[in-house]
Amino acid sequence: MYEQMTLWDYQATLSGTEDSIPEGKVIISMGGEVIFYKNFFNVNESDRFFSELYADTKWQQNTIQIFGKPTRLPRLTAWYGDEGKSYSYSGIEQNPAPWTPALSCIKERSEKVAKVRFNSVLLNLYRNGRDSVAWHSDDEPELGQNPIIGSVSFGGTRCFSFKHKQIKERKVEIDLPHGSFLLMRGETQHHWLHQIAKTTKNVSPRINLTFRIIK
Ligand SMILES: O=C(O)CCC(=O)C(=O)O
Ligand SMILES: [Mn+2]
Repeated sequence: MYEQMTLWDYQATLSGTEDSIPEGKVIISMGGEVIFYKNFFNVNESDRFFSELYADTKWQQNTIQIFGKPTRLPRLTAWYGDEGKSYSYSGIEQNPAPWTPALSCIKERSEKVAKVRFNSVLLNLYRNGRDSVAWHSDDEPELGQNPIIGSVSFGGTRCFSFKHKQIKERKVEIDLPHGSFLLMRGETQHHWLHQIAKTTKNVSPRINLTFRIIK
């Protein structure tokens, strides 16, 4: 039987590693900044976070209107954050559930590197290779002028693609493995779109958390 950890347990789990911020790799430096941190959480931490988030998150499958037709999103999502920080995307109004110990812990680690305080997180569960997120930018007005997005991945590796909005030849792809962290900031959301494409590869379920600052 899996027992939920308290925040204190998490801090104990993470002690010894939390001061050593890993070296990031710059993936995009023109028209924004994207930095990738491979082993941001070690395998034990990542396994534990994956199991708990998979089991305990209030997952839901939202329906959006595409050309007037109700269409179910090809992934499960959940929204957590500070009280009152509601957020809407694709016509869906999200009211956040309160932070859990696991989410607070992942948030704190992400904040050390991003050097900001996040007040909300959107979780995505990609159940298999048919789940995806279509080309978009995280440019909703409530995220402000140059959003800082901290994106943590647990579970099966999926390919994250960028394409430049004006310069068609400019494309960047990166695999996001278990325990990795991707930081997007500056003008990234103005100039670049991103997606997780569907894949015919046999991939394990993947959980992604995008930490955000709602103004
Ligand atoms: O799953 C991912 O890595 C990206 C998710 C994403 O782009 C989003 O939720 O806005
Ligand atoms: Mn996004």
